[in-house]
Amino acid sequence: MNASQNGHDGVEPNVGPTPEGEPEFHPYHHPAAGWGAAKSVTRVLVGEKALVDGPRAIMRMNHERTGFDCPGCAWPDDTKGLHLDICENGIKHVTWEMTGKRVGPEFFAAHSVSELFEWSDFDLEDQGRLTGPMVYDPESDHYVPISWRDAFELVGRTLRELDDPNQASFYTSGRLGNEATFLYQLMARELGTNNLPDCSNMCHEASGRALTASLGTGKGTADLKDWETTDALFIMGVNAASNAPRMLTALAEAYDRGAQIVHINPLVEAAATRTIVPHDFTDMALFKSTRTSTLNLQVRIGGDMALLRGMSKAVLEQAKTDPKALDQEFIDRHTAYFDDYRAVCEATPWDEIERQSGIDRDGILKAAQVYREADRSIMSWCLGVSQHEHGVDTVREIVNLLLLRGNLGREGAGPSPVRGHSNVQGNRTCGIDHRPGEEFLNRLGEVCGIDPPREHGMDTVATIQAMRRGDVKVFVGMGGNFALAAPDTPYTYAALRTCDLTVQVSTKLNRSHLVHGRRALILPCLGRTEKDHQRGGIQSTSVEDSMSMVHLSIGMKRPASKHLLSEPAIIAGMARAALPDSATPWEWYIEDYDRIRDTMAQTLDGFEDCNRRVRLPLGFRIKQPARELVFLTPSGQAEFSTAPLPDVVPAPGTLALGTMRSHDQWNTTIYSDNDRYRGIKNLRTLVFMNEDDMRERGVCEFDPVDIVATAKDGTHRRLDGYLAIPYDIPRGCAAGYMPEMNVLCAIGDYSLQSDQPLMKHVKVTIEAHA
Ligand SMILES: Nc1nc2c(c(=O)[nH]1)N[C@H]1C(S)=C(S)[C@@H](COP(=O)(O)OP(=O)(O)OC[C@H]3O[C@@H](n4cnc5c(=O)[nH]c(N)nc54)[C@H](O)[C@@H]3O)O[C@H]1N2
Ligand SMILES: Nc1nc2c(c(=O)[nH]1)N[C@H]1C(S)=C(S)[C@@H](COP(=O)(O)OP(=O)(O)OC[C@H]3O[C@@H](n4cnc5c(=O)[nH]c(N)nc54)[C@H](O)[C@@H]3O)O[C@H]1N2
Ligand SMILES: [Mo]
Repeated sequence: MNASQNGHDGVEPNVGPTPEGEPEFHPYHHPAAGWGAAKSVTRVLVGEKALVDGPRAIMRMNHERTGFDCPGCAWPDDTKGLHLDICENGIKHVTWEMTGKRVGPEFFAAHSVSELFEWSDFDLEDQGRLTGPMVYDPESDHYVPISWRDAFELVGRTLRELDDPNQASFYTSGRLGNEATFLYQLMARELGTNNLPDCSNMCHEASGRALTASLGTGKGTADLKDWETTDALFIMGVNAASNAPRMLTALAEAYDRGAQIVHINPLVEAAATRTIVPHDFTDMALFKSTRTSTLNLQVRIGGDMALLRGMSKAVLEQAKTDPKALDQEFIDRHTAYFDDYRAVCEATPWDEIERQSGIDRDGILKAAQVYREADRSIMSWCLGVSQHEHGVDTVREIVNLLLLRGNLGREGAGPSPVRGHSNVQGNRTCGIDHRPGEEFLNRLGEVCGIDPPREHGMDTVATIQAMRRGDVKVFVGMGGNFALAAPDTPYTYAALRTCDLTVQVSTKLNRSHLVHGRRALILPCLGRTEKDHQRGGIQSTSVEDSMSMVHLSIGMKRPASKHLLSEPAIIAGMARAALPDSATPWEWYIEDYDRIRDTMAQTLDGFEDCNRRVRLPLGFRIKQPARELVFLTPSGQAEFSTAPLPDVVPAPGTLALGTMRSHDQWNTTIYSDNDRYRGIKNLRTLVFMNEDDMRERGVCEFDPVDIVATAKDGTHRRLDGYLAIPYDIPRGCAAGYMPEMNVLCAIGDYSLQSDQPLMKHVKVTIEAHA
């Protein structure tokens, strides 16, 4: 029986490696980064047999013009060129791609899909890089080699035979470079669909929608220079030491400069304590650490909006006696609906604010005072803010607070979301959007000579539901690991298995290759570190960081196999096979990516003259009108919002569970089952709980517990036997790791504001293991 086809309803995720020893928990009291990080890097370099290439590549990472962009996160590159601009997790990420291990045809001949399905996700990726295209053979239940030509023809034929192009869906994970991205959306739209789900649908969709509603454009306005000059930084819902480690440098520099740094997070993460600046060798040698925080507020899960509202209320109260608390001139000139917002703040009672935020009035007033006394403030956030039912309202509340003191469009100020994948923001800029604007479609149609569909497409959740119903028959995953990253694991598995054809463009073997449609392809591609040879010579791709800087990334390593194709080439191959009569010069584009960029320059806002500008030393910054105080909103002003506070307090006996990453993982890629900064060794199947909540349930450290989630529709999902860890987290809150905990996230539980799956506020009961 083929395990990948048998439904496998009781999916028990088996994600991490076989533990090297007994689980351990020793609360971490050291600074972030420093020698612990250096040790961990060495382990990875040795493990991946990359001791020679690894260090050489690392020296070229994030180097202007000559290097490749670190695929580890979307934090911008150092502009001063003073530092070796790297971090522990970036190095791990790059080394993972550059591994000396290979998974070729012999591997697939030796292991059936059913057998591989039983392996852990760690073991799957640990096999190394994919070397050539493979197709699923149902007779033998093995993947077998296929030529690129036949693979493209299989994709092309299946797409051509669909009754309706909307029966296909094209997923993007945020690694894809801008040029490939542009071709990918062009292919989908030329075929006739806007079904372009992406990882943003699970990540920062709320941020984009909120910023668009408030400011007219969906991106942050602050850049690294602003971070370097601000007086106060508010860091919300991000585990920076693990997920954006280069931010540590910015925090340490800010502290040394005397700036205030307020962390808002249910957990006191390592970045909210001290750091040894990872690339400052003097600091490393002397074990010298710098503080990275001046105030920590342990907000209740989901309580950020209440806290922000409280801060606004405090600022407005202060303004009654001290008019300088507000920037009234800015408010009058640049904003709309201020009176409504003031009324809402006044009408929200303090006790409600305290109850919902989980922070007492004193704590809120302290944060408000920091904000009021700072000339310039930046507010930064990530998933702890966005992955909620009210993610849009919360990000809009961040903007509300910033507007009160004119913290927009001037140096050292503004909203500054921390994006996830290294090019997730570029994907959106270059057209990955299931709800594209009319203006963009018109331009695309005009420049590329196609008639793009106008009907909105499907996002991630809608795609999964449509696959399950049989309405989407072809799924193409351009990178990523859809099966494991998406919510409701058994449901998503069943959905993928209902497809006629699943196609995964990947660098490494992962779960999404083993949870597949009736027919399935694995199309292996070049990684970002590798040389991309085309007719016109070595090609570079461009990427955009969290702060809207676009720059080139050039691979330097010999490809992992001579049978790999670049992502643009794979897209062009599929497009030509699916659209044999297409007038788009697919093959011509691939010869020289400058040609793709020329078309992008004509189509995309902010990409004018991009071939020249992308070659400038630091690349170029995409125009962000809100930064220039130009607001493309209905009122033409920055708009205050007046949403009511949501009720986020868990019902008696229940907890709000947040799913998050460990230090040693990259989304679905697991490096080890340690979580150094949270003091965990050899354990992933755990749940962090408040000690009082544990006591109330008669649960002690390392006791197995059963976690039962109740979905909006009343259905239940469970994980049994997870080990309880007493942790400094507010009462009523619990936390554990994705992707294991996706089993608990119901497919129907997505935000009505952003359509994002609710990954940070799962309603659960936790009891001692039955
Ligand atoms: N090394 C490494 N780097 C990465 C990634 C990775 O997996 N590994 N992933 C990348 C991607 S795609 C993304 S999107 C980012 C993710 O970066 P993060 O947003 O840091 O990701 P999470 O691990 O989900 O951590 C969520 C943080 O929010 C906090 N939190 C949970 N609920 C709440 C809440 O209600 N309010 C507040 N204020 N905080 C809350 C948690 O305690 C935790 O600190 O990182 C990117 N960078
Ligand atoms: N419960 C829960 N679930 C979550 C989240 C959460 O916080 N909680 N976070 C969500 C978020 S923010 C995100 S962004 C998604 C992530 O979702 P995805 O982006 O879909 O997943 P990744 O784990 O980043 O993808 C890893 C795979 O990408 C492939 N890959 C790596 N490099 C390349 C490359 O250069 N090219 C190509 N083609 N493939 C490559 C490798 O094969 C690897 O196995 O997960 C979401 N899921
Ligand atoms: Mo993400």
